[in-house]
Amino acid sequence: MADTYKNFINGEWSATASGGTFENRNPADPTDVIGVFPESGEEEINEAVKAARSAFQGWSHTPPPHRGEIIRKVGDILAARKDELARLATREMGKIVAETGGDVQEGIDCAYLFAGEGRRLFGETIPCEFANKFGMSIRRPIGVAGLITPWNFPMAIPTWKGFPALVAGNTLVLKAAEDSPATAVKLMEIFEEAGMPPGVVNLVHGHGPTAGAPLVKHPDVGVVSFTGSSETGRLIARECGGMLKRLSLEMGGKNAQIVMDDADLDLALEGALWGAFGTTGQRCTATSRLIVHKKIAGQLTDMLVERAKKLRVGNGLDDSTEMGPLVNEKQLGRVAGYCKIGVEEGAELILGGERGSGKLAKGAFFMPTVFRGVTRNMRIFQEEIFGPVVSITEIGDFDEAIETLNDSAYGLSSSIYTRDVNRAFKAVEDIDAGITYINGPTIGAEVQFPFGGNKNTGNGHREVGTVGLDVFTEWKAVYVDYSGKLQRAQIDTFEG
Ligand code: UN1
Repeated sequence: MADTYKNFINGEWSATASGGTFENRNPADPTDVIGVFPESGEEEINEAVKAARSAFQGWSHTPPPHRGEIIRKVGDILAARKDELARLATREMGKIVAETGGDVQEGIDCAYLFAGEGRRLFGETIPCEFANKFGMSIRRPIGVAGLITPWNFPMAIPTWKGFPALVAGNTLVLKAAEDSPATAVKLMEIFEEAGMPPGVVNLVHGHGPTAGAPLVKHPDVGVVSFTGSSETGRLIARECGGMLKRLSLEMGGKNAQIVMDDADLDLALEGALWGAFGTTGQRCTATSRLIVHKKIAGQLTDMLVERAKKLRVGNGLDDSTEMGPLVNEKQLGRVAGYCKIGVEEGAELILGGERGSGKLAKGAFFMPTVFRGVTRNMRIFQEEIFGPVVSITEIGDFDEAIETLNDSAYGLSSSIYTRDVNRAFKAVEDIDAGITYINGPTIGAEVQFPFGGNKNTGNGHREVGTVGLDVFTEWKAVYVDYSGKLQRAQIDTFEG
Protein backbone atom coordinates (compact mmCIF):
# COMPACT_ATOMS: atom_id res chain seq x y z
CA MET A 1 0.00 0.00 0.00
CA ALA A 2 1.32 3.39 -0.95
CA ASP A 3 1.69 5.96 1.83
CA THR A 4 -0.62 8.97 1.79
CA TYR A 5 1.18 12.29 2.16
CA LYS A 6 -0.23 15.71 2.96
CA ASN A 7 0.44 19.40 2.60
CA PHE A 8 2.08 21.20 5.53
CA ILE A 9 0.27 24.45 6.23
CA ASN A 10 0.47 26.51 9.41
CA GLY A 11 2.19 23.69 11.27
CA GLU A 12 -0.50 21.15 10.37
CA TRP A 13 -0.71 18.31 7.90
CA SER A 14 -3.75 18.65 5.67
CA ALA A 15 -5.31 17.13 2.56
CA THR A 16 -6.92 19.24 -0.15
CA ALA A 17 -10.56 20.30 0.10
CA SER A 18 -11.35 18.55 -3.19
CA GLY A 19 -9.54 15.37 -2.15
CA GLY A 20 -7.68 15.20 -5.47
CA THR A 21 -4.38 13.33 -5.45
CA PHE A 22 -1.44 12.34 -7.65
CA GLU A 23 0.94 9.41 -7.41
CA ASN A 24 4.69 9.35 -7.28
CA ARG A 25 6.40 6.27 -8.73
CA ASN A 26 9.94 4.96 -8.68
CA PRO A 27 11.51 5.54 -12.12
CA ALA A 28 13.65 2.40 -11.73
CA ASP A 29 10.57 0.31 -11.05
CA PRO A 30 7.24 1.91 -11.98
CA THR A 31 5.32 -0.73 -10.00
CA ASP A 32 6.77 0.81 -6.83
CA VAL A 33 4.44 3.64 -5.76
CA ILE A 34 6.21 5.81 -3.20
CA GLY A 35 3.13 7.71 -2.22
CA VAL A 36 -0.08 9.50 -3.01
CA PHE A 37 0.07 13.29 -2.69
CA PRO A 38 -2.56 16.05 -2.58
CA GLU A 39 -3.18 17.62 -5.99
CA SER A 40 -3.36 21.18 -4.70
CA GLY A 41 -4.50 24.36 -6.35
CA GLU A 42 -5.23 27.98 -5.64
CA GLU A 43 -7.21 27.29 -2.46
CA GLU A 44 -4.31 25.51 -0.74
CA ILE A 45 -1.82 28.08 -1.99
CA ASN A 46 -3.98 30.87 -0.55
CA GLU A 47 -4.13 29.11 2.82
CA ALA A 48 -0.40 28.53 2.87
CA VAL A 49 0.42 32.12 1.92
CA LYS A 50 -1.99 33.35 4.59
CA ALA A 51 -0.25 31.21 7.19
CA ALA A 52 3.17 32.41 6.05
CA ARG A 53 1.98 36.01 6.07
CA SER A 54 0.73 35.81 9.67
CA ALA A 55 3.86 33.99 10.85
CA PHE A 56 6.05 36.71 9.30
CA GLN A 57 5.44 39.18 12.12
CA GLY A 58 6.81 36.87 14.80
CA TRP A 59 9.57 35.30 12.73
CA SER A 60 10.97 38.54 11.34
CA HIS A 61 11.25 39.86 14.91
CA THR A 62 12.97 36.71 16.18
CA PRO A 63 16.66 37.59 16.65
CA PRO A 64 18.63 36.28 13.68
CA PRO A 65 20.97 34.17 15.86
CA HIS A 66 17.89 32.31 17.14
CA ARG A 67 16.65 31.81 13.61
CA GLY A 68 20.09 30.47 12.74
CA GLU A 69 19.97 28.11 15.72
CA ILE A 70 16.81 26.40 14.39
CA ILE A 71 18.46 26.04 10.98
CA ARG A 72 21.50 24.49 12.65
CA LYS A 73 19.22 21.94 14.32
CA VAL A 74 17.68 21.15 10.94
CA GLY A 75 21.24 20.50 9.72
CA ASP A 76 21.94 18.19 12.67
CA ILE A 77 18.79 16.16 12.00
CA LEU A 78 19.56 15.96 8.27
CA ALA A 79 23.02 14.65 9.19
CA ALA A 80 21.64 12.03 11.57
CA ARG A 81 19.11 10.81 8.99
CA LYS A 82 21.26 11.24 5.89
CA ASP A 83 21.19 7.63 4.70
CA GLU A 84 17.44 7.15 5.15
CA LEU A 85 16.71 10.44 3.35
CA ALA A 86 19.09 9.57 0.54
CA ARG A 87 17.36 6.23 -0.02
CA LEU A 88 13.94 7.85 -0.17
CA ALA A 89 15.20 10.46 -2.65
CA THR A 90 16.74 7.72 -4.82
CA ARG A 91 13.47 5.82 -4.77
CA GLU A 92 11.56 8.83 -5.98
CA MET A 93 13.90 10.39 -8.53
CA GLY A 94 16.35 7.65 -9.43
CA LYS A 95 19.93 8.88 -9.00
CA ILE A 96 22.32 6.57 -7.15
CA VAL A 97 22.43 6.59 -3.35
CA ALA A 98 25.98 8.01 -3.25
CA GLU A 99 24.60 11.02 -5.12
CA THR A 100 21.38 11.45 -3.15
CA GLY A 101 23.66 11.24 -0.08
CA GLY A 102 25.60 14.13 -1.63
CA ASP A 103 22.32 15.94 -2.22
CA VAL A 104 21.41 15.64 1.47
CA GLN A 105 24.98 16.64 2.36
CA GLU A 106 24.54 19.80 0.31
CA GLY A 107 21.48 20.54 2.48
CA ILE A 108 23.55 19.97 5.63
CA ASP A 109 26.30 22.26 4.30
CA CYS A 110 23.70 24.94 3.56
CA ALA A 111 22.25 24.58 7.04
CA TYR A 112 25.59 25.24 8.72
CA LEU A 113 26.52 28.03 6.31
CA PHE A 114 23.26 29.92 6.85
CA ALA A 115 22.98 29.08 10.56
CA GLY A 116 26.24 31.02 10.95
CA GLU A 117 24.79 33.83 8.86
CA GLY A 118 22.34 34.37 11.74
CA ARG A 119 25.29 35.83 13.66
CA ARG A 120 26.47 37.94 10.72
CA LEU A 121 23.88 39.24 8.22
CA PHE A 122 26.45 41.95 7.70
CA GLY A 123 25.64 45.39 6.43
CA GLU A 124 28.02 48.31 6.10
CA THR A 125 28.80 51.40 8.12
CA ILE A 126 29.59 54.31 5.83
CA PRO A 127 30.78 57.82 6.72
CA CYS A 128 28.26 60.64 6.25
CA GLU A 129 29.06 64.04 4.81
CA PHE A 130 28.31 65.85 8.09
CA ALA A 131 29.65 65.78 11.61
CA ASN A 132 27.37 64.17 14.17
CA LYS A 133 25.64 61.99 11.62
CA PHE A 134 25.99 58.22 11.37
CA GLY A 135 25.16 56.01 8.38
CA MET A 136 24.73 52.30 7.85
CA SER A 137 23.09 49.79 5.57
CA ILE A 138 21.12 46.87 6.98
CA ARG A 139 19.30 43.90 5.49
CA ARG A 140 15.55 43.60 5.99
CA PRO A 141 13.42 40.58 5.13
CA ILE A 142 10.98 40.87 2.25
CA GLY A 143 8.00 38.89 3.60
CA VAL A 144 6.70 35.64 2.15
CA ALA A 145 9.02 33.81 -0.22
CA GLY A 146 7.54 31.45 -2.82
CA LEU A 147 9.95 28.65 -3.69
CA ILE A 148 9.47 26.39 -6.71
CA THR A 149 12.02 23.59 -6.86
CA PRO A 150 12.99 20.78 -9.25
CA TRP A 151 13.30 17.04 -8.69
CA ASN A 152 16.98 16.61 -9.60
CA PHE A 153 18.24 17.93 -6.23
CA PRO A 154 15.20 17.25 -4.06
CA MET A 155 16.95 18.17 -0.79
CA ALA A 156 19.75 20.53 -1.80
CA ILE A 157 17.68 23.03 -3.76
CA PRO A 158 14.79 23.50 -1.28
CA THR A 159 17.39 24.01 1.46
CA TRP A 160 19.64 26.34 -0.49
CA LYS A 161 16.67 28.54 -1.25
CA GLY A 162 14.93 28.00 2.09
CA PHE A 163 17.73 28.57 4.62
CA PRO A 164 18.89 31.99 3.34
CA ALA A 165 15.24 33.08 3.07
CA LEU A 166 14.57 31.98 6.64
CA VAL A 167 17.71 33.26 8.34
CA ALA A 168 17.00 36.66 6.79
CA GLY A 169 13.58 36.65 8.47
CA ASN A 170 11.25 35.66 5.63
CA THR A 171 8.62 32.96 5.88
CA LEU A 172 8.05 30.60 2.99
CA VAL A 173 5.77 28.46 0.89
CA LEU A 174 7.47 25.64 -0.99
CA LYS A 175 5.93 24.06 -4.09
CA ALA A 176 8.17 21.05 -4.49
CA ALA A 177 8.53 19.12 -7.73
CA GLU A 178 5.79 16.57 -8.35
CA ASP A 179 8.49 13.96 -9.08
CA SER A 180 10.16 14.28 -5.66
CA PRO A 181 7.49 15.36 -3.16
CA ALA A 182 8.29 12.81 -0.43
CA THR A 183 11.74 14.29 0.20
CA ALA A 184 10.09 17.68 0.68
CA VAL A 185 7.69 16.15 3.23
CA LYS A 186 10.68 14.82 5.20
CA LEU A 187 12.24 18.27 5.16
CA MET A 188 9.04 19.74 6.67
CA GLU A 189 8.98 17.04 9.37
CA ILE A 190 12.55 17.96 10.20
CA PHE A 191 11.70 21.68 10.42
CA GLU A 192 8.90 20.75 12.82
CA GLU A 193 11.21 18.60 14.93
CA ALA A 194 13.81 21.38 15.04
CA GLY A 195 11.23 23.73 16.57
CA MET A 196 10.25 25.94 13.65
CA PRO A 197 7.16 27.94 14.69
CA PRO A 198 3.92 27.12 12.80
CA GLY A 199 3.41 28.94 9.51
CA VAL A 200 7.07 29.86 8.99
CA VAL A 201 7.59 27.02 6.53
CA ASN A 202 4.73 25.61 4.44
CA LEU A 203 4.64 22.93 1.77
CA VAL A 204 2.02 22.64 -0.95
CA HIS A 205 2.13 19.70 -3.36
CA GLY A 206 0.95 19.88 -6.90
CA HIS A 207 1.79 20.71 -10.49
CA GLY A 208 3.19 23.89 -11.99
CA PRO A 209 0.15 25.29 -13.82
CA THR A 210 -2.28 24.55 -10.97
CA ALA A 211 -0.19 25.06 -7.81
CA GLY A 212 2.97 26.88 -8.96
CA ALA A 213 1.15 29.58 -10.93
CA PRO A 214 -1.13 30.80 -8.09
CA LEU A 215 1.91 30.93 -5.80
CA VAL A 216 3.79 33.13 -8.28
CA LYS A 217 0.76 35.38 -8.79
CA HIS A 218 -0.23 35.77 -5.16
CA PRO A 219 0.03 39.44 -4.19
CA ASP A 220 1.29 38.57 -0.70
CA VAL A 221 4.27 36.65 -2.04
CA GLY A 222 7.05 39.21 -2.16
CA VAL A 223 9.81 37.16 -3.75
CA VAL A 224 9.83 34.08 -5.96
CA SER A 225 12.79 31.78 -6.41
CA PHE A 226 12.55 29.18 -9.16
CA THR A 227 14.85 26.47 -10.48
CA GLY A 228 13.71 24.59 -13.56
CA SER A 229 13.29 24.87 -17.30
CA SER A 230 13.83 28.07 -19.27
CA GLU A 231 10.35 27.63 -20.71
CA THR A 232 8.67 27.79 -17.29
CA GLY A 233 11.13 30.44 -16.12
CA ARG A 234 10.03 32.76 -18.91
CA LEU A 235 6.36 32.36 -17.95
CA ILE A 236 7.18 33.12 -14.32
CA ALA A 237 9.29 36.12 -15.34
CA ARG A 238 6.36 37.57 -17.29
CA GLU A 239 4.08 37.28 -14.27
CA CYS A 240 6.59 38.68 -11.82
CA GLY A 241 7.61 41.44 -14.22
CA GLY A 242 4.00 42.58 -14.51
CA MET A 243 3.69 42.67 -10.73
CA LEU A 244 7.16 44.21 -10.19
CA LYS A 245 7.91 41.26 -7.94
CA ARG A 246 11.43 40.16 -7.12
CA LEU A 247 12.35 36.94 -8.90
CA SER A 248 15.39 34.73 -8.96
CA LEU A 249 15.59 32.25 -11.84
CA GLU A 250 17.97 29.35 -12.20
CA MET A 251 17.39 27.62 -15.50
CA GLY A 252 19.03 25.71 -18.28
CA GLY A 253 22.62 24.99 -19.05
CA LYS A 254 24.62 23.64 -21.97
CA ASN A 255 27.85 23.22 -20.10
CA ALA A 256 31.09 22.40 -21.83
CA GLN A 257 34.39 20.88 -20.83
CA ILE A 258 37.37 21.94 -22.94
CA VAL A 259 40.24 19.49 -23.19
CA MET A 260 43.44 21.02 -24.59
CA ASP A 261 46.25 19.00 -26.16
CA ASP A 262 48.48 19.48 -23.10
CA ALA A 263 45.85 18.14 -20.65
CA ASP A 264 46.26 15.16 -18.37
CA LEU A 265 43.97 12.92 -20.42
CA ASP A 266 43.27 10.41 -17.68
CA LEU A 267 42.12 13.22 -15.44
CA ALA A 268 40.07 14.83 -18.22
CA LEU A 269 38.43 11.46 -18.86
CA GLU A 270 37.40 11.05 -15.21
CA GLY A 271 36.00 14.57 -15.25
CA ALA A 272 34.04 13.98 -18.44
CA LEU A 273 32.55 10.71 -17.21
CA TRP A 274 31.47 12.23 -13.90
CA GLY A 275 30.24 15.47 -15.47
CA ALA A 276 28.29 13.84 -18.30
CA PHE A 277 26.86 10.73 -16.69
CA GLY A 278 26.65 11.63 -12.98
CA THR A 279 22.98 12.10 -11.97
CA THR A 280 22.27 10.48 -15.38
CA GLY A 281 23.14 13.83 -16.94
CA GLN A 282 20.22 15.48 -15.15
CA ARG A 283 22.05 18.34 -13.50
CA CYS A 284 21.76 21.87 -14.75
CA THR A 285 25.56 21.82 -14.47
CA ALA A 286 25.99 18.53 -16.40
CA THR A 287 28.69 18.31 -19.07
CA SER A 288 26.81 18.01 -22.32
CA ARG A 289 29.54 19.27 -24.64
CA LEU A 290 33.15 18.14 -24.83
CA ILE A 291 35.29 20.59 -26.79
CA VAL A 292 38.45 18.71 -27.56
CA HIS A 293 41.72 19.64 -29.25
CA LYS A 294 41.99 17.74 -32.53
CA LYS A 295 45.44 16.33 -31.65
CA ILE A 296 44.02 14.27 -28.79
CA ALA A 297 40.37 14.01 -29.86
CA GLY A 298 40.63 10.49 -31.29
CA GLN A 299 42.41 9.15 -28.25
CA LEU A 300 40.11 10.79 -25.71
CA THR A 301 36.99 9.71 -27.62
CA ASP A 302 38.17 6.07 -27.60
CA MET A 303 38.95 6.28 -23.89
CA LEU A 304 35.54 7.81 -23.16
CA VAL A 305 33.54 5.27 -25.14
CA GLU A 306 35.50 2.42 -23.60
CA ARG A 307 34.65 3.55 -20.07
CA ALA A 308 31.12 4.83 -20.74
CA LYS A 309 29.99 1.53 -22.21
CA LYS A 310 31.09 -0.23 -19.03
CA LEU A 311 29.12 2.04 -16.70
CA ARG A 312 26.80 -0.10 -14.61
CA VAL A 313 23.29 1.19 -15.27
CA GLY A 314 20.60 0.08 -12.85
CA ASN A 315 18.51 0.79 -9.80
CA GLY A 316 20.16 3.58 -7.81
CA LEU A 317 19.41 1.74 -4.56
CA ASP A 318 21.80 -1.02 -5.55
CA ASP A 319 25.28 -0.13 -4.28
CA SER A 320 27.04 -1.40 -7.39
CA THR A 321 25.04 0.85 -9.74
CA GLU A 322 26.97 3.74 -11.30
CA MET A 323 24.12 5.38 -13.22
CA GLY A 324 20.42 5.31 -12.37
CA PRO A 325 17.36 5.86 -14.58
CA LEU A 326 16.00 9.13 -15.92
CA VAL A 327 13.32 10.66 -13.74
CA ASN A 328 10.34 9.50 -15.80
CA GLU A 329 9.16 8.24 -19.19
CA LYS A 330 8.40 11.74 -20.43
CA GLN A 331 12.00 12.77 -19.87
CA LEU A 332 13.16 9.57 -21.55
CA GLY A 333 11.07 10.43 -24.60
CA ARG A 334 12.70 13.85 -24.73
CA VAL A 335 16.24 12.45 -24.48
CA ALA A 336 15.52 9.78 -27.11
CA GLY A 337 14.04 12.50 -29.32
CA TYR A 338 17.25 14.52 -29.13
CA CYS A 339 19.30 11.45 -30.06
CA LYS A 340 17.17 11.05 -33.16
CA ILE A 341 17.62 14.73 -33.99
CA GLY A 342 21.42 14.37 -33.56
CA VAL A 343 21.54 11.52 -36.08
CA GLU A 344 19.31 13.41 -38.53
CA GLU A 345 21.56 16.45 -38.24
CA GLY A 346 24.52 14.34 -39.27
CA ALA A 347 26.31 13.85 -35.96
CA GLU A 348 27.88 10.42 -35.50
CA LEU A 349 26.26 8.37 -32.74
CA ILE A 350 29.10 6.21 -31.39
CA LEU A 351 27.56 4.92 -28.18
CA GLY A 352 24.09 4.42 -26.71
CA GLY A 353 21.22 6.48 -28.02
CA GLU A 354 18.68 3.98 -26.78
CA ARG A 355 16.76 2.95 -23.69
CA GLY A 356 17.95 0.10 -21.51
CA SER A 357 16.90 -3.40 -22.52
CA GLY A 358 16.53 -6.77 -20.74
CA LYS A 359 15.94 -6.23 -17.05
CA LEU A 360 16.27 -2.47 -17.56
CA ALA A 361 13.33 -2.37 -19.96
CA LYS A 362 10.68 -1.75 -17.34
CA GLY A 363 12.31 1.38 -15.85
CA ALA A 364 13.11 4.78 -17.38
CA PHE A 365 16.67 3.70 -18.17
CA PHE A 366 18.64 5.33 -20.97
CA MET A 367 22.10 4.16 -21.94
CA PRO A 368 25.21 6.40 -21.80
CA THR A 369 25.34 8.16 -25.14
CA VAL A 370 28.22 9.75 -27.05
CA PHE A 371 28.03 11.74 -30.29
CA ARG A 372 31.05 12.86 -32.24
CA GLY A 373 31.44 15.17 -35.20
CA VAL A 374 29.04 17.60 -33.57
CA THR A 375 29.09 21.08 -35.07
CA ARG A 376 28.01 24.37 -33.58
CA ASN A 377 24.89 24.75 -35.69
CA MET A 378 23.40 21.45 -34.52
CA ARG A 379 20.54 21.41 -32.05
CA ILE A 380 22.30 18.79 -29.92
CA PHE A 381 25.15 21.30 -29.56
CA GLN A 382 22.83 24.18 -28.66
CA GLU A 383 19.87 22.80 -26.70
CA GLU A 384 19.70 21.40 -23.20
CA ILE A 385 18.97 17.65 -23.28
CA PHE A 386 19.04 16.77 -19.55
CA GLY A 387 20.12 13.19 -19.99
CA PRO A 388 23.27 11.03 -20.30
CA VAL A 389 24.21 12.41 -23.70
CA VAL A 390 27.54 14.06 -24.48
CA SER A 391 28.57 15.67 -27.76
CA ILE A 392 32.17 15.90 -28.93
CA THR A 393 33.31 18.86 -31.00
CA GLU A 394 36.90 19.18 -32.21
CA ILE A 395 38.81 22.47 -32.19
CA GLY A 396 42.26 23.50 -33.42
CA ASP A 397 43.49 25.98 -30.80
CA PHE A 398 42.71 27.75 -27.53
CA ASP A 399 40.90 30.72 -29.06
CA GLU A 400 38.65 28.45 -31.05
CA ALA A 401 37.95 26.42 -27.91
CA ILE A 402 36.77 29.47 -25.98
CA GLU A 403 34.74 30.77 -28.91
CA THR A 404 33.09 27.37 -29.32
CA LEU A 405 32.30 27.11 -25.62
CA ASN A 406 30.78 30.59 -25.60
CA ASP A 407 28.63 29.81 -28.63
CA SER A 408 25.63 29.04 -26.46
CA ALA A 409 22.49 30.76 -25.29
CA TYR A 410 23.32 29.51 -21.80
CA GLY A 411 26.15 30.32 -19.39
CA LEU A 412 26.05 28.23 -16.23
CA SER A 413 29.07 25.98 -15.73
CA SER A 414 32.27 25.43 -17.72
CA SER A 415 35.58 23.67 -17.45
CA ILE A 416 39.00 23.51 -19.04
CA TYR A 417 41.62 20.82 -18.73
CA THR A 418 45.10 22.16 -19.46
CA ARG A 419 48.49 22.18 -17.77
CA ASP A 420 49.20 25.70 -19.02
CA VAL A 421 48.56 28.16 -16.20
CA ASN A 422 48.47 31.13 -18.59
CA ARG A 423 45.70 29.54 -20.64
CA ALA A 424 43.84 28.56 -17.49
CA PHE A 425 43.67 32.15 -16.27
CA LYS A 426 42.82 33.41 -19.74
CA ALA A 427 39.92 30.94 -19.79
CA VAL A 428 38.69 32.27 -16.44
CA GLU A 429 38.58 35.74 -17.98
CA ASP A 430 37.08 34.85 -21.34
CA ILE A 431 34.51 32.14 -20.62
CA ASP A 432 31.03 33.66 -20.36
CA ALA A 433 29.59 31.53 -17.56
CA GLY A 434 28.77 31.80 -13.87
CA ILE A 435 31.11 28.95 -12.92
CA THR A 436 34.50 27.91 -14.37
CA TYR A 437 36.50 24.91 -13.21
CA ILE A 438 40.18 24.44 -14.03
CA ASN A 439 41.08 20.76 -14.26
CA GLY A 440 37.77 19.71 -12.72
CA PRO A 441 34.39 18.68 -14.18
CA THR A 442 31.49 21.09 -14.70
CA ILE A 443 29.54 19.64 -11.75
CA GLY A 444 30.14 19.84 -8.02
CA ALA A 445 29.62 23.45 -6.96
CA GLU A 446 30.12 24.07 -3.22
CA VAL A 447 27.55 26.03 -1.23
CA GLN A 448 29.90 28.72 0.07
CA PHE A 449 30.36 30.02 -3.49
CA PRO A 450 27.82 31.94 -5.56
CA PHE A 451 25.84 29.59 -7.80
CA GLY A 452 24.15 30.68 -11.00
CA GLY A 453 24.68 31.56 -14.60
CA ASN A 454 24.88 34.18 -17.29
CA LYS A 455 22.81 34.71 -20.42
CA ASN A 456 19.62 32.59 -20.62
CA THR A 457 20.59 30.52 -17.58
CA GLY A 458 19.33 33.12 -15.15
CA ASN A 459 18.13 36.65 -14.61
CA GLY A 460 21.10 38.15 -12.86
CA HIS A 461 20.91 36.58 -9.42
CA ARG A 462 23.11 34.10 -7.60
CA GLU A 463 22.15 31.50 -5.02
CA VAL A 464 24.01 30.43 -1.87
CA GLY A 465 27.45 31.80 -1.00
CA THR A 466 27.53 35.12 0.81
CA VAL A 467 25.53 36.79 -1.95
CA GLY A 468 22.71 34.21 -1.72
CA LEU A 469 21.09 36.44 0.91
CA ASP A 470 20.62 39.25 -1.59
CA VAL A 471 17.65 37.56 -3.26
CA PHE A 472 15.80 37.37 0.04
CA THR A 473 16.59 40.78 1.55
CA GLU A 474 15.92 44.41 0.89
CA TRP A 475 18.78 46.76 1.70
CA LYS A 476 17.85 49.65 3.91
CA ALA A 477 20.02 52.76 4.25
CA VAL A 478 19.82 54.21 7.76
CA TYR A 479 20.91 57.78 8.68
CA VAL A 480 21.13 58.86 12.30
CA ASP A 481 21.59 62.59 12.76
CA TYR A 482 22.61 63.42 16.31
CA SER A 483 23.60 67.05 15.64
CA GLY A 484 20.28 68.43 16.82
CA LYS A 485 20.03 70.64 13.75
CA LEU A 486 18.92 70.35 10.12
CA GLN A 487 21.89 69.27 8.01
CA ARG A 488 21.03 69.41 4.30
CA ALA A 489 22.82 66.82 2.19
CA GLN A 490 24.33 68.11 -1.06
CA ILE A 491 23.49 71.70 0.00
CA ASP A 492 25.25 72.49 3.26
CA THR A 493 28.43 71.19 1.73
CA PHE A 494 32.00 71.28 2.95
CA GLU A 495 33.64 74.54 2.06
CA GLY A 496 37.29 73.69 2.69
C1 UN1 B 1 21.36 21.62 -10.33
O1 UN1 B 1 21.58 20.76 -11.14
O2 UN1 B 1 20.30 22.30 -10.41
O3 UN1 B 1 27.15 21.87 -8.91
C2 UN1 B 1 22.23 21.94 -9.17
C3 UN1 B 1 26.45 20.86 -8.86
C4 UN1 B 1 25.52 20.66 -7.69
C5 UN1 B 1 24.28 21.47 -7.86
C6 UN1 B 1 23.54 21.22 -9.15
N1 UN1 B 1 26.19 21.05 -6.49
O4 UN1 B 1 26.50 20.01 -9.74
